[in-house]
Amino acid sequence: MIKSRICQMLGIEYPVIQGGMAWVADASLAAAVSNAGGLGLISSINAGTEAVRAEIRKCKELTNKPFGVNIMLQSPNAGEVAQMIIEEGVRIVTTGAGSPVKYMEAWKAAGIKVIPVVASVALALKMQRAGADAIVAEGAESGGHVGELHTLPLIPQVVDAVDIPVIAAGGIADGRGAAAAFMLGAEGVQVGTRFLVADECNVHPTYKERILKATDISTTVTGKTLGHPVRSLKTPFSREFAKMESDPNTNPEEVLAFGTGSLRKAVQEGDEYGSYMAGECAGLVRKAEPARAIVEDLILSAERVIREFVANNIE
Ligand code: TUI
Repeated sequence: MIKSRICQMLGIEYPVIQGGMAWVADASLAAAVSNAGGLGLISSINAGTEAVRAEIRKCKELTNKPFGVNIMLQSPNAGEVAQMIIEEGVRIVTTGAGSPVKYMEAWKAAGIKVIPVVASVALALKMQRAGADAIVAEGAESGGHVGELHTLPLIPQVVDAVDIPVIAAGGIADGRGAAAAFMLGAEGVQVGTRFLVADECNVHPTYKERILKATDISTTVTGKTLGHPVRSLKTPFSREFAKMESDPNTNPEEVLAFGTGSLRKAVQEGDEYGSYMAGECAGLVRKAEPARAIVEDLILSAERVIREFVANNIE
């Protein structure tokens, strides 16, 4: 069985962490992943701080296993959620799209394990100095807000730079990707896109269908001109967004306004003018199944491909 420092640190059976997907990662998905032996996460991006609190309370009813909360640091209520998770006794937090340094002291004092998501060596080092317990290094293959570096070169460079455990993210959807991440020195994998089609994932059926139909070339990155690059499925929305942002006659505020609310529209309404955030690995996601089957497949298949490689290819 593949084990690492991450399992011991977080009290989980398998080093599989569910992505903190905005509007998607609710109590239902988080509890299912945690009950399967991975680490489920609840997103801070929901209908406000009290809605996130309600999801945390629901998750405690659905599982007695460890779970965490992901805080999107660019959201206006990030500070509120940062305080609320202390009140609710949350034990693990991951953060995205910024630096969580200003919350670190309060979280550490509350005994919370802090796992920032980073997209560069510099930020990984800064997070280690600030007291992070582990980090997620996320390559630009991932869905949603992306950095510039890709998983294959990013992970080993971060692993070499820090002493704390590194969890790999970006492009991992099956046991082969997980095995590769472990070979790069990661001690865990964070997976988002494949969990979008989990039975316990409450996204609109259209979202699931689009993921299941995706191919290798189905995603694109928009928002670079706004300083907020986002990877999502190619749709009428993404094409129009790309056209608007490349048009010198459209001002950035208009482009921004066009994108506002688009993720929620995709997740809850299956609207074609929604933003279907997904990673490049969407083309690898072929069937809907329980979260437990996904967690177990990721680890058991990783183990199998490593064993088979050693048995068949090393003399
Ligand atoms: O956070 C993510 N991915 C996300 S957040 C999100 S929410 C959203 N986005 C757009 C529209 C509506 C909702 C969707 N996807 N991933 C973690 C991540 N963080 N990847 C890269 C980073 C990152 C980038 C820059 C972290 C820190 C950073 O700079 C830190 C600094 O120095 O301020």
